[in-house]
Amino acid sequence: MQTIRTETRDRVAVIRLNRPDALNALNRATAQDIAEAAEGFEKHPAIGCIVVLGSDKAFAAGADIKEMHPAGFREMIRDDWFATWDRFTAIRIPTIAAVNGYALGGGCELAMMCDIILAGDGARFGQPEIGLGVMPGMGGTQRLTRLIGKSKAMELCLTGRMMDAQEAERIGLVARIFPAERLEEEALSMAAAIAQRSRLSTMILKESIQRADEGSLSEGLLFERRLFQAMFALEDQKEGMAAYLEKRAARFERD
Ligand code: DAK
Repeated sequence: MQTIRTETRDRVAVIRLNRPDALNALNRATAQDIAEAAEGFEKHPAIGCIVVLGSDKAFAAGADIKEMHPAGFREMIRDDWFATWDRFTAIRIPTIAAVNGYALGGGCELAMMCDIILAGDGARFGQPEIGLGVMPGMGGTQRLTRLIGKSKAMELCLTGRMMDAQEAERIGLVARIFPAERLEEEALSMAAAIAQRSRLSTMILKESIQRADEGSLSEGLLFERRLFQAMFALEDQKEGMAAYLEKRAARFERD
């Protein structure tokens, strides 16, 4: 697995994103690797909690724009792009995202797929997809809205602006903030405390809290993914992503 590094520390498993040259952008291989690793840890009866980590600079700067840019609606719908993430969200043992640096687009969405988000004090969160001529497609419009409410989710997604860790904690996206340099040890220590509990009880408790949160989330997520895939039929997606890759401002059609 080249896109991630994994390790175990006693009863805690760590999945560390490992694409430093791309600020841990989430390509399809990364989704496969994370799903496979998490499923492996879940099967292991000694593992009671999973911590997902990025680097100091970026938890993950989004889905991989270079990989996505040439895709069209045909490939998106045929291969059901990013449906693999459903395997990660189906993991029954608790998961913690420990976010330092950027958690943007798919990176913010990956953090929201975890049960608890912890942040370093310099973390930045956002859903900037609208600037690329698309929209969040890995849960952003659904999970973010449930977590922080409609108006705030609209404001963040429609403007695409980044927010700092303090704002993210205030609005309920982030559970706790730690000094950046202590984030990893604090996350591992919280994970170790959770993993000390009855594994079965934590799995049942997690399922119960998810039930409170997820009424018809699966319908919302499928709807969102189909819309995201459909956006690859638009010229705006090509222009938005090309502009990013060519480091220039996007010129969208005005219709
Ligand atoms: N994808 C690919 N490469 C990326 C990337 C990304 N998301 N983000 C950064 N990189 C690459 C940069 O291109 C650069 O590579 P080189 O040019 O050196 O080859 C390298 O990482 C370092 O980035 P920068 O030079 O830009 O670093 P800076 O510190 O100057 O800026 C930044 C950091 C995070 C502000 C900037 O990199 C940035 O704006 N990145 C893009 C953030 C973004 O727009 N993220 C949203 C991506 S779209 C789907 C559902 C959902 C999605 C996809 C599919 N389906 C249902 C199919 C999700 C979509 C997204 O997440």
